[in-house]
Amino acid sequence: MPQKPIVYDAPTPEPRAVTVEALQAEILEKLTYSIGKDPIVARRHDWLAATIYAVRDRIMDRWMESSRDTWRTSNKRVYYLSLEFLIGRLMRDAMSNVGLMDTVREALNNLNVELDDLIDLEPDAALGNGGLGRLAACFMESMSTLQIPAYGYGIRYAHGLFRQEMSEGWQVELPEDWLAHGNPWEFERRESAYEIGFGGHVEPVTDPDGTLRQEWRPNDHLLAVAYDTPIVGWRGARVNTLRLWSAQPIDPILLDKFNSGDHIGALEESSRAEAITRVLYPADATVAGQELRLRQEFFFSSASLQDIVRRHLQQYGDLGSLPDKVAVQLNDTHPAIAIAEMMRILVDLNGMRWAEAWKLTRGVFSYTNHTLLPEALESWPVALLERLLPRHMQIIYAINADVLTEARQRAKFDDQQIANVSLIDEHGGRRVRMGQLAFVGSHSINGVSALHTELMKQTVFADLHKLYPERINNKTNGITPRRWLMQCNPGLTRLITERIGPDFLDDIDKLRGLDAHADDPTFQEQFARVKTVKKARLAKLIKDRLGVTVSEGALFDVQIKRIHEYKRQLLNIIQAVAAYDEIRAHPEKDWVPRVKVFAGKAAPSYWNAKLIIKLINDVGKVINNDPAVRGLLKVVFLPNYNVSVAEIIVPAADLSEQISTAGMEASGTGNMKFMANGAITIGTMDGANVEMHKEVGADNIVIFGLSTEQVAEKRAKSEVPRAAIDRSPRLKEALDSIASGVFSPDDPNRYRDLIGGLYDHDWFMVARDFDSYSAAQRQVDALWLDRARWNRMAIHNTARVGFFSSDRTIRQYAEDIWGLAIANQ
Ligand code: 26W
Repeated sequence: MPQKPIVYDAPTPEPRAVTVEALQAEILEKLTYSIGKDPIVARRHDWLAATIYAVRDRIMDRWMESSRDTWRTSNKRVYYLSLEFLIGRLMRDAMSNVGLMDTVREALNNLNVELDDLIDLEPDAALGNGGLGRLAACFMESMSTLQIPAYGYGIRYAHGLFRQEMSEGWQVELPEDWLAHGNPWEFERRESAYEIGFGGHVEPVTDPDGTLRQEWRPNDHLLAVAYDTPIVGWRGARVNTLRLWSAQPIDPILLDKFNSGDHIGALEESSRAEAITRVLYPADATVAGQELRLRQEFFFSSASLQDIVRRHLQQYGDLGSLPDKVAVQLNDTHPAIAIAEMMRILVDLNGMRWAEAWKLTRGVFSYTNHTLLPEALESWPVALLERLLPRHMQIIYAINADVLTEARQRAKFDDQQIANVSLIDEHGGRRVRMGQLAFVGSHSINGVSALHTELMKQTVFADLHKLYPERINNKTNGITPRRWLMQCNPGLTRLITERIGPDFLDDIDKLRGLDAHADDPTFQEQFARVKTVKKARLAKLIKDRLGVTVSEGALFDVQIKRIHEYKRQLLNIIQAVAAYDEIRAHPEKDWVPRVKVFAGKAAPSYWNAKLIIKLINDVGKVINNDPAVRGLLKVVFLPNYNVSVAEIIVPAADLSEQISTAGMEASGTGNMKFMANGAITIGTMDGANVEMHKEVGADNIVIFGLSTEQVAEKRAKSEVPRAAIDRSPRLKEALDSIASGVFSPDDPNRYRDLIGGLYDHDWFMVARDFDSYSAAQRQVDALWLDRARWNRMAIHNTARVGFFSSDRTIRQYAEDIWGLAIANQ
């Protein structure tokens, strides 16, 4: 029985008028009454907040209507649990999705304020590292667009991903401060606060009816307080909630201590609690292994589950219907502890039988894997889990016992197979493998591209796949075309609309209509002109930030993403050095002028990644200033890469570098953003590039390099890369010049070990893919010289990007994993 009557049809205020005059009046009203500023003295930040408040009001009704609708219809709710949401800015997205852009622009104009200035002033919500966090943000937008009742659950970090500055070409990390001016988008919900426990012990208790229960008695408590942000779908179809948790002490000031004169000690609990949500861990592929990280994971998992169960009970009154009404998607293993927490809630707190609870749990949860890199697979020492979450550790052991018994009895697994599927890793000290926990507690485990999903079946989860062969499935990633085409490239959006009409705005597959215009010289010309305007914008940014002049007539060759050895920025920069040598050796040749643009952050403790950034800067300094190059090649590294910078760079790219070692990039999503904006991809057969090759056709993409199988073979044979280097004088020359200090005269040995690694093991196949990559780059030059051909390829890329819309991805999650029917729109 519902605990209290739910009112679905309470009166709502009249929807507000959307005229320029109305908005203008409202912005002024917000400035005066909400911000408390006279327009005469208001600063830009005040105008920004006032504008956001006015826009926010326009989505409130839809927000409330959306949630009432879910209560009324009893539809299944989707909960997306993610430690990261890399949202970026929200104002333009919200305005554009509810169709308010032009009206707000005009209203502000009348007030002598430039909308674009305000847009640029909004801080990025950088609550994520890279691909996984940005995917969560695209998914949130698509779920609203597809009118799925969905909630995102995560952490409201006080400080998002660090700000990157350059000091003489080295990365320096500075704290990020997105909340410095407050956050007009969020609503604090003090009434939605939950207690979170840590530590303590487990006590067996016998209930009056004689049943034995385990009761966890934590000795450390804090509060998770909810902050809600509205996420608007396309055309305001639906507004869902992103609920981020902030940690607060239960007793902000320890009065005993305060009264006894220990004023600092009195605040101890407060700062200890708040530490949990203070900062995002900045590593995107190596596990931190620190206690605070585990605390973050449990903190947000527990708060989210308590919220989910409370809401469910309020509406349905029983827990048996959980899998019919609730789907919880785990974004990687970071929230995997939620599986044990759900079991605790059902068994310990609600007296459910173990087997029944396990069935419900598995019905509710599903898990997405985002990486196969061994160093990124989470595992926690048993001793740590036992100390921090003693009851959860017991539950994990109990789950493991069930799984191993099943493996032994039903599947007749041998000892090695048992060890592979066990939740406990016995190598070295005992550790709990979160991937295994997430797998056994979920009814669906998905990879993020076709290749990645196959590799999951063959590698990390090979034996679990044998045990539960129906669980692994593929959901190739996608991106939201609203942010990554319409908003970041209004010029291209306008051009496409003029050509094929506006239908593609609501059905991205309609972009296919552009195929028919790819050979039309006028359209090619227009398409190229839009690109040039974007390139001029990027050239200005490069000039402003770096003082380097680049020509928008050059080929803009772009690699922007986290810096990682497997992503092979090193291959790219070595090839630039080789090109530099060639240009000087053969000044008579018909060189294609190129600008190589790099951007990306390195994990603060990842030495080689930081060294690669320094190398890019060192190489750029030499090449950009060498008169013998005659401006034919420029190399720039744009600092502090984030979503907003990406929105400027992506539409300006001619060439998209997606050159990871085959088998190592789970999917990639940057590749899709470039494709949407008419860049040509140079890439390996890795991640979603494989599907891109299929969608766009071999003629419209440049593929090179070893295949996943070839990479595996070479690694298995421990083949030394020396032969590849000996075979390639160009490569050798480039490596020698870097290793001998040509680009680092102040410290000639700086790159000796980095380059030495390529001779030694070359795990990432930089040397062995070099010739193939160089040849591919020459092919790119040839294509560029045939401008009609290039433009045609670019148009085909935009035309065929439909498959990579996150709307398609979310539809597949909804139908195959969450058991939702999506209305045809
Ligand atoms: C625990 C430390 C840690 C943090 C983040 C390990 C691993 C991660 C992520 C799984 C890294 C990540 O962002 N992976 C990327 O996910 C994207 C979305 O699916 C894919 O497109 C990228 O290929 C994948 O690298």
